[in-house]
Amino acid sequence: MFRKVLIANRGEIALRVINACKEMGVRTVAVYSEADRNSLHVKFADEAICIGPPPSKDSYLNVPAVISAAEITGADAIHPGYGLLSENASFAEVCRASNIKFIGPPPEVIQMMGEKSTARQTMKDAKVPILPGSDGILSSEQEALKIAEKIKYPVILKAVAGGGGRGMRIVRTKEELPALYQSASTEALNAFSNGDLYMEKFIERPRHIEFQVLADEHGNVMSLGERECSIQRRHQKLIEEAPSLQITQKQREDIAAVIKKSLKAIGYWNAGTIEFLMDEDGEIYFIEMNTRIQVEHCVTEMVTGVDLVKAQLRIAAGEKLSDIVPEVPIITGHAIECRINAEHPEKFTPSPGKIKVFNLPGGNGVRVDTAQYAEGVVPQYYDSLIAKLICHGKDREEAMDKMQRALSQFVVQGIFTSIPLHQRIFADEGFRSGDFDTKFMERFLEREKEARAKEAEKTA
Ligand code: MV4
Repeated sequence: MFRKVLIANRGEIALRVINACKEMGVRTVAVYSEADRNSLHVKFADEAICIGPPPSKDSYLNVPAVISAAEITGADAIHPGYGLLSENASFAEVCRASNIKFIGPPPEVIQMMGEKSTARQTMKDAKVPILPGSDGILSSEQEALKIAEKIKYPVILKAVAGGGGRGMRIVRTKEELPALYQSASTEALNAFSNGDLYMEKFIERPRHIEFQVLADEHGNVMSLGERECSIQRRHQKLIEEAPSLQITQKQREDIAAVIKKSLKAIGYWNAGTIEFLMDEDGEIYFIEMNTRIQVEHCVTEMVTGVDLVKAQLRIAAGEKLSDIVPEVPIITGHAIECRINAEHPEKFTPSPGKIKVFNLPGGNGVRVDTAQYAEGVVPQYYDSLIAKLICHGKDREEAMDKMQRALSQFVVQGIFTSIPLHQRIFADEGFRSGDFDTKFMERFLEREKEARAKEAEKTA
């Protein structure tokens, strides 16, 4: 096992990794920006090094600063968390060149999966189901028109370097394709310095379902089941759960088998997430792979009993999967996670500032992952996630009831949070039924708006 791990991240995930290290007897190094001087990840790490001014690009994304911090402190490995440098292939490459173990997959694999059309082809070759679409990058508008004609409209154009919705265009007729092709390509070029596009058949109301995988450095791969992540707004997930009630046991096993084959074929190792869309008929199709630990990994931990971050460390240290996790993972009960953001619960505007009151819920089956505390400050420079509230029950019903109780006891004063929004969602029949897709939040917020308008009319 490593002697000392540097955590190249901040907030709740930095603390999550520190906690795993502590429990394994591994020493920890925190890095922090000037805005995070008083953060808990700094306080709870064995050592801490300031790596620059508040903006991420000057600190957490500054590769030479992070590598220097590892070298000065004698860290033998770096955990990148999620976001920031976690899917940066050249950072993983620099770690390798500096003789520091990157806790994640090899740089070549990060690079390959970051190229979305290559990832699609790789999965197709391993018989993972994909949507009809282009074989690789589109060479021209003309080719795009030809493929769309064949697979039938609507289609979607996606940036090969994309993800998170940028550089995506839904195309419903051949007349509108040329203009959308150009604007998607220009947007992608500006955002990712790569204007290449690929095409897929468009699914109108998809569910977002993803599979958690672990793979060791000896060619062993296993699936830890799926998460349902359809409750999102503008590509930001709000609620995630495990397992998905929509996936049949046969689908779960079939997907696990093809995933195993594909990841073994490409030499994948460490933790990863394979994203799928489920169509109206319950069929699922690969869309992309994330080569990091994800925000929502906790719901999988709750239903499998596997500590995914400890598993990441042990895999990176060369251990075998069979020594880390049970041969066949057993899914017990149901877990749901609410992402608690520092933002206005109706306007969705960011709400940085000083926290005055911070009361955390607890009790059987309730987990809170946070690096925040009363009198702590939420800086304006980073994403708005301040805590994750995860509830585990014997079934979805119990997990939801627990979540409602826990949300009512989670008190934050001094800043706005999404807690009231979560309470509104958990009171909604449509959410409670479990029958929803990625358009749920849009419709939910529209319904609320109409209800408010009606109310205003009555009082006028
Ligand atoms: C799609 C799609 C429908 N059809 N692909 C959005 C982000 C990117 N990761 C993939 N995305 C989508 N790809 C096809 N062929 C709809 C979306 C999509 C979406 C996907 C997952 C979760 C939320 C979403 C919200 C809007 C659109």
